[in-house]
Amino acid sequence: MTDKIDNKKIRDEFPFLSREVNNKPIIYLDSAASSQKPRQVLEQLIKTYSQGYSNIHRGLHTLSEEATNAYEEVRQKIARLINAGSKDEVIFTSGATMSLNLIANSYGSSRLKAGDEILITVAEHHANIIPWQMLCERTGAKLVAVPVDRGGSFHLTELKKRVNKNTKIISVPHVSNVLGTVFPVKEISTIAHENKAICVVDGCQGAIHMPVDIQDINCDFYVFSGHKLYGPSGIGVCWGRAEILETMPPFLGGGDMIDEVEIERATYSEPPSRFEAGTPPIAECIALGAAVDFVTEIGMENIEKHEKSMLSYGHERLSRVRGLSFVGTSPMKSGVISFTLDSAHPHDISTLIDQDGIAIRAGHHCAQPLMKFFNLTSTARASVAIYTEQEDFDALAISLEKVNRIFGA
Ligand code: 7TS
Repeated sequence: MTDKIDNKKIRDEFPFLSREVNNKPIIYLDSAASSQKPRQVLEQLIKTYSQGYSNIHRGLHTLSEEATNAYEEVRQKIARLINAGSKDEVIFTSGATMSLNLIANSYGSSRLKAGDEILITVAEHHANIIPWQMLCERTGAKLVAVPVDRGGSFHLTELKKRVNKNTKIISVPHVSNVLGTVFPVKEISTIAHENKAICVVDGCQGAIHMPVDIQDINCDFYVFSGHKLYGPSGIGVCWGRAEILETMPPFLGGGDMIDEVEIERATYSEPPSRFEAGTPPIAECIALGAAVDFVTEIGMENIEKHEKSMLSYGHERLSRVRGLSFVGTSPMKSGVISFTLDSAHPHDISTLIDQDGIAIRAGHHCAQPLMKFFNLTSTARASVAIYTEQEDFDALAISLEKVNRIFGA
């Protein structure tokens, strides 16, 4: 695979790479939890807060107009990034968690009734489980999970076995944050529609690693968080199909989402503002626009190629570490490498390799049902981003052998 990315040049754009942790140059393999930020995102934050900040959609003065225009421009950038038909289908939320809660509360509560079913998979982040559980408690609907195989691959036959006339929502990850499995979201959307259900895609670990074309996927909702896409925290996206958004009641009430208000009643504005009550994280949203520019300039295809080559190097390098087992070996894999070591608990691994300046995630990764499914309590997880280089995995492998020695393996 040819890597078209000048990794050295890109790494120069990330100020965090100049810092040390425990007197060692930082090796950051925890981007699946949250990515680091390039200079242009940081500069945009400072620029907005120092030169272009005001509340949006309400002032008639220059600063408010400038901030409003900059904010709305990001909606267009997001629409282009995921190939949405219209920018009005892009709702800004605080992140993927809020997006999924919005869908469950607004779409779910207004449509579902006792006896209906919601299909998810065993590989969900809790953000794609709990809002549906809460919806089931409110409505009497039932939550059903589709398994993956022992390698972490997802099979459409397992989904088809569980779809029936009661299925109203199928909500799946684009990419599992633990297994790295890429889910066949296009085929899942087709199955959902053949059964008169909608398809929600949790794109948290998808939109950051590969080009996303929601019209091609043909799902009904696609959600992700800005902070994993090199943008600030506190801002995320809920893309929804226009015909569905138009019929949905608001989830949160307050300023900016209304048409006319009387004491006893109100009428609501059209989407997307119907779903954006209150003052949003304005500067953060505008800086997310800078993050979208950053990934667009590099090209999502090039990011995907680079990360794939890092992932395959990482697998090869780590496979030579004694006692290491991969959790998640699907041939369709992106972003993360989860593993266990025979000699040490993932928490001990993470704490010890931190001494070498290496950051990975260890724990249940907010996916406890998946841990239980694999009979594990936790895994260690290394995840890649645009600034990852082969040397990161060399250092990780050497540090893991050190852990082996400390634990007498
Ligand atoms: N869905 C998936 C697949 C995720 O990986 C995450 C966060 C979320 C939803 C929630 O995103 P949030 O921004 O709203 O919190 N995943 C992780 C992770 O793997 N480690 O830390 C956070």
